[in-house]
Amino acid sequence: MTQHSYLDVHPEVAAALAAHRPVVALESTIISHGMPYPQNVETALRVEAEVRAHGAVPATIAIIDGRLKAGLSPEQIEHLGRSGRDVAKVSRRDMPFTVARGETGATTVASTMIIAAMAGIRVFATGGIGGVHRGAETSFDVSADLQELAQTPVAVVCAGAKSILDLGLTLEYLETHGVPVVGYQTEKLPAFFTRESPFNVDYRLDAPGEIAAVLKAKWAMALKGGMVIANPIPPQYAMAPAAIDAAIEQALAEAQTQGISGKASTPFLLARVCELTGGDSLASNIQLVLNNARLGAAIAREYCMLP
Ligand code: PSU
Ligand code: MN
Repeated sequence: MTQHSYLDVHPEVAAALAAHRPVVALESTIISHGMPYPQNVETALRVEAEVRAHGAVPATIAIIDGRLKAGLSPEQIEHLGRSGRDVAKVSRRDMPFTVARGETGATTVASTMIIAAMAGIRVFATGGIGGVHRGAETSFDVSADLQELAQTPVAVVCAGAKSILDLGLTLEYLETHGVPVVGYQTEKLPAFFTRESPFNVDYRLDAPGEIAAVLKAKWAMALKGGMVIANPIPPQYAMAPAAIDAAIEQALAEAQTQGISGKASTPFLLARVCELTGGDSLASNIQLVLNNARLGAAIAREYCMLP
């Protein structure tokens, strides 16, 4: 048995990879735990369509009945979205259990990167990554996404990270582990719902081709790990910092009183922020994911064109 004995690459994805055509990986925790039904399913299908419209093949990743899947059917996406938080959130730690038990699980950024790398996919688009949580100096809550970025060769296009996290500590952690944070057409680290945070990115790059060239150089030198490509939310969909900050502060306070910790923390905070800001944050969330799908497709296309 090899690692590939556990992996099913969707025929369309396999054909694209064999022909060196662009493929963009997409995660499934954003579907089950990141947005409410039915907007989660609608968004997942729209994101796939957006990747296609920009010249790449989408590969939504999950574990279905114990099989690692690179590329899902619309029915499988519907099932994950409808099940919501009833479906397990699977990160690196959880993968062998989900597989050995033949269960279904939604993959986080970390586990999506692992499965994408197994399939030979180099570019992955999502909403936001996990990071160092506020108060991590006592809770030790640091997302496994950051360690994955340090070791698995996949570029993650995101809108930065939500300020449910400590953005400064997240950047320090990534620096320690040699993970570059690239700002697409910006010097500032975007904070998901807003285009800017008080922090600078490591490198600003303005064209998808420049990003592809840096990825190529990194991996050609056998430097392990991935890269964060931080793509600010389009200005017309950005939220007022005061509104979003108030919702985040309240969600954090509630998590504290209710004693929410560990892998339940991020889904709890995401759902509360969504509820507290009503439809506004969801509409912004959907638009930033579509925006990342477009940039992911453009980077994947450029990467395939490199010699
Ligand atoms: N941040 C978001 N939306 C998300 C997530 C994070 O803005 O959907 C999800 C991603 O799947 C990410 C995971 O990989 O939460 C991180 O969870 P944890 O902090 O438990 O590692
Ligand atoms: Mn955590």
